[in-house]
Amino acid sequence: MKTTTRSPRTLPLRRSLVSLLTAGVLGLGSLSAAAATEMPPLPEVKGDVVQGNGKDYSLKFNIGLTQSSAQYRGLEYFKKIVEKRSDGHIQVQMFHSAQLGDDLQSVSALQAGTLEMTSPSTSPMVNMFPQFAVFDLPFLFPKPEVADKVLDGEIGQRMLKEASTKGLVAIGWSENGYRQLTNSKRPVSKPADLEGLKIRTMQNPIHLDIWRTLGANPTPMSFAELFTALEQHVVDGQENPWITIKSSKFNEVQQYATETNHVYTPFITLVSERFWNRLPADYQQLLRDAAKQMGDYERHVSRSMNDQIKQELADEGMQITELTPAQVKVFQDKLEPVYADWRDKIGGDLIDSIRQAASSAQ
Ligand code: KDG
Repeated sequence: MKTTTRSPRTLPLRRSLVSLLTAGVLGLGSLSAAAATEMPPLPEVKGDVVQGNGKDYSLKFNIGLTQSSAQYRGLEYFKKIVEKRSDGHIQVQMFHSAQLGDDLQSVSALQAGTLEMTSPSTSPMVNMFPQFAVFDLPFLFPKPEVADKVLDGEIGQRMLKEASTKGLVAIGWSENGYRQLTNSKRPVSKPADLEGLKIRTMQNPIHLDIWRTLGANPTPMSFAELFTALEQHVVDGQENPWITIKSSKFNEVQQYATETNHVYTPFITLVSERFWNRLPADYQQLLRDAAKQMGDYERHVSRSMNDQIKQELADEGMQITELTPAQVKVFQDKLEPVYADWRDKIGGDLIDSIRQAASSAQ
């Protein structure tokens, strides 16, 4: 086990002195630039202008993560593609930080036709689409390439078709990412360290099973309520990808983190069927193309920044525990019962086909 940290008292002071000096030269604006990790530049828009039917459309796209998330960066690219290739006939309004509701509220708004698009995590939607629960099984995706192979392959495309119902049209995948545990109480390097820790999970039965099986005391909660619950010690900990821990400032209320990579969570890109049916076919295809390009770019942003963000969190005083393969195995073995509990409900064939994809990608 390796612990990465710097004594919180010294580093920020020294760093701000350096930044102040350079800012003195470069002006205040660069202060935050010096501190924050740069997002990869938005790619050029590929593809010709689409004819459409000459009518104008306004599209509200709401997400749950903040403006400094990889998800929002992906959405900026989506807006650039759609507005350029529709020659401005489709205008995209972007909303972040659950401004128009959290994941489940956004999905309901799509079904009601009061919102046009959103990209929730699959985890809160397993009651609506039980097949999504496969993504919540621990340690199923050993590396991101396996997730890409599954999501961009037959399984992922079939799931998009299956999720195009109940007033929704599912048109693409993007990446929430590999989840890491954080808490405000103590370093965690083995399941026993979780004893009595109140851990917030997504509203998802497998995640509750995971943390209960590991010995913690899990409680489901909407992402929109999480920061306040951590700040007020309603819960002791939570788990999310490094980029979400940073972009949602969880490190300001969480001292300890453990690099568990215990679950890979995808985002699914959804359109309101009512809005979809008003679009001409070539604009529908434009949204599909843009969702694919948004997903690929967002994955690139999420992965290219992962290690950098983790180092920044350590630089800013977070005590990060990196587990050895043997320590990860202890968590994996302790979670085997979760597979036994959920295999039949999710479907053994689906799990085995993903495990096959994983082994052939090794
Ligand atoms: O809209 C934001 C949620 O999709 C996302 O962050 C879910 O990872 C998530 C969490 O922890 O709720």
